[in-house]
Amino acid sequence: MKIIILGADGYLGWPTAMHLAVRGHEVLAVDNYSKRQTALEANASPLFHNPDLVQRSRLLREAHGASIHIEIGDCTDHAFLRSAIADFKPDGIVHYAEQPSGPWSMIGYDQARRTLENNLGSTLALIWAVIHESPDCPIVKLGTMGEYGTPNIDIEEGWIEVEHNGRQDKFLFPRAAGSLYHTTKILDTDLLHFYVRMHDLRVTDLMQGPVYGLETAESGELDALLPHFYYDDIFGTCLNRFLVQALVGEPLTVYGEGGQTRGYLNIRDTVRCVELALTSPPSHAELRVFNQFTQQFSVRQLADLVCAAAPLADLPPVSVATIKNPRREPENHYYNAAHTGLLELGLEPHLLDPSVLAAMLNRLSTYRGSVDPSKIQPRVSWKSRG
Ligand code: USQ
Repeated sequence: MKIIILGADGYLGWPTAMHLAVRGHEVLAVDNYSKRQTALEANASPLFHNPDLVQRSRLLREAHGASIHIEIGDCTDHAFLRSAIADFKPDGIVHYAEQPSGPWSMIGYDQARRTLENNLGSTLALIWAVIHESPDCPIVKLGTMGEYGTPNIDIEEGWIEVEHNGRQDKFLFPRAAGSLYHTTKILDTDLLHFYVRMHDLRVTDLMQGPVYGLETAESGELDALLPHFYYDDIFGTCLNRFLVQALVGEPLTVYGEGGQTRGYLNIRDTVRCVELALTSPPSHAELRVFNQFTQQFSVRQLADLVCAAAPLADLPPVSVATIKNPRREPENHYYNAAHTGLLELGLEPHLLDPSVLAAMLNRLSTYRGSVDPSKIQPRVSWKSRG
């Protein structure tokens, strides 16, 4: 297949580009490096340096003989996307080109505006570029499990049948996000649903949980092919942060009571899920939703797993610090989300246990000296009035 990846420099975009290219797909990677810029502004830096897309694609070619086409450009620019699609003629487009941090979106007005403009702007620009240039081309959109929030009922896979006053209908599952970033993902879903109904588009919305890990089959031993790995409070996700904290002997930062439960998945499963969504596309006028995670854990359970992994990686015992939760979120709640769609398409999950985490700790240990402890404690409060 010919596949365009929007946001290809990101934590998930680059591993996805490699995975698809090495499996024989022709890949066009698109990015404008805005995440790197935003992270610099927020005084966040990845644990190790990541070469740019041109350098990394050269390294990939040397390692695997697979090529990736690169276009540097802004995915909120409709004309740019339109000409990229007209020239490349894709069979599928993956949309990762969004500001991905809940904490960053909650710093203040400027960050809220930029999150909203970038995330909705890129989705709208893409929708219209597809309508104009390639209306049959399936779109795979990265959504988030965070769209659903933590309802006191089972979470269905995107859609729910409702019976009301003796009549029945099917609706998008109710959503109530916990940050402005997660809310932009809800708005994205609604935008896509609208244009699916109006223009018969073919869309897969992947409601993905927090991802952990850094290595995929394609990166192998080459650290220059690894994705960005952030461990700060703004761009680092919970489990990746806990690993770095364990590495430098900092107590694990469990926010509040630690009962916050989410659906997690290994980065190796992310790239496979996206491939499955591309190779089994939905019909015309279909918004297909998959819940993209493999296992549910509470924050406290993640901390326990990291504590168990530390001795396997020859690290001293790890302690856990319960700190005041900077976010507004339920800390003990019901959580049970369906996630059968991707398994039915053929996903074989990489499950989490202490030995998986110990392998990650070993790989990260080269960079122990680069960890800046001042980036670990939370700086952004949901109640700030910036
Ligand atoms: N948490 C801690 N300690 C920490 C960091 C986080 O207890 O040091 C807690 C948070 O309060 C939250 C949970 O861990 O309850 C998950 O937080 P996270 O930062 O790992 O994930 P989140 O903010 O939800 O966002 C991440 C990605 C985002 C993606 C989302 C999937 O940054 O791009 O959409 O995971 S989901 O959570 O399913 O919405």
